[in-house]
Amino acid sequence: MGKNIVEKILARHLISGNQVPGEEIGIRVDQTLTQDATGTMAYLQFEAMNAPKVKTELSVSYIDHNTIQVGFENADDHRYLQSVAQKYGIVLSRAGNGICHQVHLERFGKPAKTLIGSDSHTPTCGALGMLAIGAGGLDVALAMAGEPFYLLYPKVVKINLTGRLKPWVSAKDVILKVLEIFTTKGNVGTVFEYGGGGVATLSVPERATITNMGAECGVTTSIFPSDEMTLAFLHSQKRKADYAELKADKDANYAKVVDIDLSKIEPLTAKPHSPDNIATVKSMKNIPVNQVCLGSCTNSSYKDLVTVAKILKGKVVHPEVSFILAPGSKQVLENIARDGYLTDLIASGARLMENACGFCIGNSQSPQSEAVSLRTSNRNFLGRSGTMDADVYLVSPETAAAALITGKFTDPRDLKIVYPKVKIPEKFLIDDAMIIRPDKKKAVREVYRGPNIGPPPKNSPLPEIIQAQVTIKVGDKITTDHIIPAGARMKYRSNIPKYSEFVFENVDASFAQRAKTVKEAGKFNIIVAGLSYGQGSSREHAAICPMYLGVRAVIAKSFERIHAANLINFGILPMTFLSENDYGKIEQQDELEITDVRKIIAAGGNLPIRNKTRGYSFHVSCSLSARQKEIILAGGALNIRGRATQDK
Ligand code: MIC
Ligand code: SF4
Repeated sequence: MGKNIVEKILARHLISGNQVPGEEIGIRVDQTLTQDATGTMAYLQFEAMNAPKVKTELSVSYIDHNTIQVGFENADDHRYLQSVAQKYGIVLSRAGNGICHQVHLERFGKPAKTLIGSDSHTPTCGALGMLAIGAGGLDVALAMAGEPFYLLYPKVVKINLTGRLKPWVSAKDVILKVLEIFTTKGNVGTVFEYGGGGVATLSVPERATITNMGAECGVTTSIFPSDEMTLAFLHSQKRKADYAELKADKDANYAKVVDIDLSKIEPLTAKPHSPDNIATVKSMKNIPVNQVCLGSCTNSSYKDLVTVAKILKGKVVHPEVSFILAPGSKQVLENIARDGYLTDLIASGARLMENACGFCIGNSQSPQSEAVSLRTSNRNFLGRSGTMDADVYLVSPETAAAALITGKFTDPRDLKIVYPKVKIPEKFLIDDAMIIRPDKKKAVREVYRGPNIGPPPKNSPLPEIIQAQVTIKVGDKITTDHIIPAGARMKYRSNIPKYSEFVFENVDASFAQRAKTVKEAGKFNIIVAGLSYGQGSSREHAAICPMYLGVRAVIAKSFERIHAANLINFGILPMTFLSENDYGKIEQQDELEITDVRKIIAAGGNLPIRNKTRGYSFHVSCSLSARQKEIILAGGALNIRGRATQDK
């Protein structure tokens, strides 16, 4: 029987396990990427593994998230990252070079290879026919040390694209359509493989917008074939030699096929406060807009920015709208500058930001109170922009441009102007001057550590009895932005005791203090949650910081993939209610008791939990592979790896 693309790549990289959906497999990792906000912890963990050098074909460390540098913390972290990269053979992309996913797509991604990155939008490189998966920093550190990456063998869903996009409709609208169909929950363990005649009409940066935001559906990754478009893109990047054709066999099998006719898609938006809250732009007509942000790793390619420049040419943005522009990479910025479009954008009133995550992660450009902010980024979770009462809508660059002109939500087709044609350069202006490659001849320098950097904390082995309190009960779709905010707090990523003070800050600001009190009383904390707990980012701080505060288990209706893996890596039990009715019975502050925990975890099977406050028992499941059981019993992956390396 024929194979799909995912099966082909996995077969070539399989190290352990069977190619059966739902079974745990280990795969060989060709490339890794990290960014600074998750990277400091990942490299501290890598250092703790005592590996002399990275063992991958390529590992790149990007500095793109924490580039605001208010206070010494960010700059110290940058120096740490630069020195650790030099010591262990890692390529460094300096602050100013661009957002990891955009730069990796341009300069490093390769068809048919595997990439594991400590950022949830790592699947962006799926646009090149690469199997690119987001993971927690510890899993990336293990991959750099030469360990396989473990995942559940995925179920592959084919998204069959037909037709061609109409003018004013673009790749962002395609992925918003996908989000409307699949939503942000219930897609764990799935890969979206794009195919069909419509694929050939989409360039690699357009495909990248689609694979990037597949992360919002919670899939393991998304992937496109590697074809003539891929070759043209690699050629434009002077990387023709990296091309490899990769196509699904004609008789390939899929768990499901979903058809999308590109010609039927309309301009769409994701309304507050979830990327799957989809509506047509037309239905939002005339809502006044205060801010428009163009950029992020989703929509900041040459084509995206030039389209907006052409729409705005000769006009000044509406007086009520603040226009934030953050190019995705230095390459994009240099090319729009060379071709004159930067001048047009500035003349129209663009406020030019650094080529970095910036507004997207909420560490700058927070909108005004009760603002309506239109953004081309990928997440509009409550409070992520830094303004709790702002309404953030996700839109295409075309819809963003229309609002810049009219000052209100406008279907770009109603501008009644000719849709601008953008000529993509056959060869981009390429300058890798901001990329530092490890110099083999240079003596290994000492690693720099500023006062903001502390060692990664470890958990204790799993006890036999857990006496705990439900320190917080939350609802469905709790994101990692709810669990541990980024934005202004992100500068403490390397300082766990400090960062932990902000766990659940935007949900219940007294959580951290309550959890500390419970911990000091010698008990554990338990989090109770609804469906799809841990959506969004890969930040393992959403596990490390709760662990630091004494959280030993999360009982939820369901978990998202990366977060569940992070909980296990740090020795926190991800437990699922056997009966969802039990979620309704349990209350915050209830005292729970779980006995024979080690025994039951080791043997497998459901765990009984006694609710001592209300006098009843209920069952949870905690399905773990043999590898995960070992990690949980040891109190986290660092305990095992640490032991293994000391034994050598
Ligand atoms: C995000 O978009 O939420 C981030 C910031 O890029 C995160 C990583 C992080 O929290 O550092 C992600 O997507 O994984
Ligand atoms: Fe950066 Fe935003 Fe992309 Fe995350 S989603 S990597 S914060 S640009």
